[in-house]
Amino acid sequence: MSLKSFKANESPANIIDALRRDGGVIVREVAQVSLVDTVAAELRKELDSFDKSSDFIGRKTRRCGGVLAYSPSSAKLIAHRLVLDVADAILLPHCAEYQIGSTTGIEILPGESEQQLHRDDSPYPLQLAGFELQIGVMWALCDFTVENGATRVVPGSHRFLRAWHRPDLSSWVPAEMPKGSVLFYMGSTWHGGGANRSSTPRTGLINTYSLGWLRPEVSNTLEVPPAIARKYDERVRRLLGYTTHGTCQDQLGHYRGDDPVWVHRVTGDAEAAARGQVPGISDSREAALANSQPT
Ligand SMILES: O=C(O)CCC(=O)C(=O)O
Repeated sequence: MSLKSFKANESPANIIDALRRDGGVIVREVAQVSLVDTVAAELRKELDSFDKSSDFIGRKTRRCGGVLAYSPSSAKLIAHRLVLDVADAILLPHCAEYQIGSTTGIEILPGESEQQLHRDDSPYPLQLAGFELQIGVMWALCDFTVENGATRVVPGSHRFLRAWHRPDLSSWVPAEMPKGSVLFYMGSTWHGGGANRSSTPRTGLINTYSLGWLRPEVSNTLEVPPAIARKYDERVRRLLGYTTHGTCQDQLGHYRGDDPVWVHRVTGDAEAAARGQVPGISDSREAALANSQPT
């Protein structure tokens, strides 16, 4: 089994079908090279100053998290229309609003060995039949090849039972894709970084999106505090968690006791009602915050 690799003009419906079927899908050359180069340049300082290592991260891999704090251009990838289309289809049937789980620049240096295969949703100790808790989105900030450590994906592994034993993961395939392409995979799909046997780094930006009623992997409102977050548009602020999940008595993440949302809900009252929720109320602090100046 392999991963489908589509051109950028493929219909989102076909991309989503392939993701549902195979647990992962590649869409080639979605982002312009100039944007990808700008994002890579904005991540550079943080990647270069990374000084940790672990069995999971690797010994020759650099990482940087919370990228919206220092990479404004990454917002164009994080809230890319195709990404939102895919996240809407996979996550939105199961939550009122989804959120960023994490945003991470990952640079695999020459000489790095294979990362262990894993599932990103393993922090959540539950499996709910028929739906995913999160998705992963890996942007290729350079060409991803089998030599330089393209992400390894086990097609179909989102259907593996979560048995006590490790499943057979030997059928992984490398997500080879040119710079500017994007790999989508389910939170339940087994995957991991590849070994870099080339002479150049392999750089990517991996973002996860999770159901809004789960605790996100990263505390995004601390990583990207209000003074920075307010520079982004409403969609990005919502993804960062500057909003509530649900409405009225079904609300999660509220602040000071009522509806604190810093951003307007896009979910219409009709949709909320269809989900069994009742419409929310507005808050004057929302406008005050939106108009305040960064400190
Ligand atoms: O770098 C990669 O290709 C994948 C990294 C990854 O899956 C992770 O660290 O969770």
